[in-house]
Amino acid sequence: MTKSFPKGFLWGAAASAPQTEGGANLGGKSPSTWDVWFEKEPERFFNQVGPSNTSDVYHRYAEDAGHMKAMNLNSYRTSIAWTRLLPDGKTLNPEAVAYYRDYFQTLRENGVEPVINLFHFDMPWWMMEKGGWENREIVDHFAYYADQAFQAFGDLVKKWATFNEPMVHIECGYLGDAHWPMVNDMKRAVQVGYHTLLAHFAAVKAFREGNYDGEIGTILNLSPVYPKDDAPENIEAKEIGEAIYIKSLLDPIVLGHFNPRLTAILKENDLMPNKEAHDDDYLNYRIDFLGVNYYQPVRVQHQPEGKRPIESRGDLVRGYNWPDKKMNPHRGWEIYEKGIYDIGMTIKNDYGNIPWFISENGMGVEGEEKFADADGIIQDDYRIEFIEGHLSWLHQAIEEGSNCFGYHLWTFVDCWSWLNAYKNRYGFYRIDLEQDGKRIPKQSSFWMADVIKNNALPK
Ligand code: BGP
Repeated sequence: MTKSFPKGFLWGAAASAPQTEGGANLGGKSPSTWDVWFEKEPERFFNQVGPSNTSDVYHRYAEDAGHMKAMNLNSYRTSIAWTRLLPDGKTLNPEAVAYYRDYFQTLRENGVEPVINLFHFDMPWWMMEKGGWENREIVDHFAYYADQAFQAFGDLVKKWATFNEPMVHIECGYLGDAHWPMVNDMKRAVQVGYHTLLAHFAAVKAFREGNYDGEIGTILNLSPVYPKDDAPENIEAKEIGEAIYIKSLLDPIVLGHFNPRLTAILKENDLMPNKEAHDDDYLNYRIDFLGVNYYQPVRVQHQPEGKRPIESRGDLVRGYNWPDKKMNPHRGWEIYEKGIYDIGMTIKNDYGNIPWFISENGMGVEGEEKFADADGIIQDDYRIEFIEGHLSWLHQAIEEGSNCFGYHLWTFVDCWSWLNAYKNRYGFYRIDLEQDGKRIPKQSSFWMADVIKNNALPK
């Protein structure tokens, strides 16, 4: 049976402004936290490559849009840099407006619909100096930024996202040290998560009140949680894991209420965030669609030794290393294709079957250059197999009624990735940093161009 996808399926790829754009000091942009952190501690970044130039999309977007057209992509997600659009948080930067307008227009002229996200981990430094996500003022600042973006680009952008993977700036910045400000404190992390949620709602509210044309959603990393086995204590660990990793953000955003189990855990451990009167009114502002980033599942088991009150998530659940797991040996992540089906069915059954799409899925490969053939084409059969396996399960979820409208690979052209810089390559196109950032198609780009043309997997 041919595995065909619904008519009008969104085929594309995803990236973000800070990971592709470069031009960190050009066009009136102010520094982001990443720009400043790199200046302070370049040794923390792989090969000491920082965010200042990344893939130079600031100058090369037209070239990239042409490659997208050649690959038949009909959509592409990237983000706006807050620091470029409003360098001081208040003043609209005309150079930024001109740049993004031409970028989005060029995508459209190449048959590529821009899906535009507002925040992809790139906190402005001026805001970080005032406490970043810990300072409630960010909610109004973010809503103002969102509204300025809707006004400036609303005629060109019909699909907006408020955030990419908000869980990541919470956990990497406030429960670990992979993002600035490298704080490890549950209470502060919860407050940061709460302000992030309010900022999301405030942006959706601005979108609704401005009566802008189009749709607004958000992008979450939703890894399905699997228990070690059916023992009751491990099933309970799975439920706690889901409350933390999935329902914490998904319940308020899609269902309009906080997850009761998570609230109980926060209360028991004196971790409730500071709220203001009428905050709950925000919960009335719902999204039109959901973006789901899926790379690998979370596997858990009961934690017999957790401290009370808890000091970290590890006091609640313990990770489980499934001995039979299939690995991506080039990145060290598990590959579990069926996870994408399980997410699809969870959205169908527990989240009102809201329209959703895979906003990121992909396979990172360290040292990928070694797979280049004599013509410099990376023979990435492993990536083709990865995409085909995931699309097959996604197709199954759609057959069973899950309301999925698209699939975006991370990423289009290999891009810079935070502390990992250019270590793990994910693109349909290779970037050759030795040859001035030259873009070279990989084998997977030819395979995918056919899938898109046929709107179906090969038989
Ligand atoms: C996702 C992020 C992306 C990107 C990707 C790859 O979670 O949304 O920004 O960085 O992960 O990550 P890495 O380069 O660490 O393998």
